[in-house]
Amino acid sequence: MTDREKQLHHILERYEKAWIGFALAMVLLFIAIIAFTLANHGLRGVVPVGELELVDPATVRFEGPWADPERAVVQTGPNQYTAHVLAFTFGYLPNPVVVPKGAEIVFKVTSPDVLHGFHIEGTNVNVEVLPGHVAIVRYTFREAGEYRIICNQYCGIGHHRMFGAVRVVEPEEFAALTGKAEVN
Ligand SMILES: [Cu+2]
Repeated sequence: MTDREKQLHHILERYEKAWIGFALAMVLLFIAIIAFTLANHGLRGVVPVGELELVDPATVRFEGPWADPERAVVQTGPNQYTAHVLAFTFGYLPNPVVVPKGAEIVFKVTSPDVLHGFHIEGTNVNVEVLPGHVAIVRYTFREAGEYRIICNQYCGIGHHRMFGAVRVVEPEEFAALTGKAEVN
């Protein structure tokens, strides 16, 4: 190696060290931002609940909270509702899932057949649905309207047309709707 080559090699190594330092600093910044998001929104949000909740995919359509799509959305607190959603080949039940605006919605999603995705378009709700397991995520809709549910996990020949809907209505409309359901 000539002196010139040695000198160039040294410069290269210095730049490389600077790049590694910069890349590490960026990664640490990302981790800090992720931690911030988790602390502020994640633990009671769209991060799937960690506890294992098992269900029998063979009977989930016939017994338990997923059996009757008419009664899939139940009030579980002063401003909290649990929506039991079934993701199956190739659709979602109930369809639409009707929930009130401004309330915390705990989605409990499961599958009677194969793996599906549960992605609510326009939101951060994006969870895998495994048969035998209950995927639990929380979301509060701030705007009324129709949200599309997209299956984003390949599940068979009908995957590309597997959609559902969440209809977010004003609390008064929701009360009127559920009131009517009670009478029927
Ligand atoms: Cu699919």
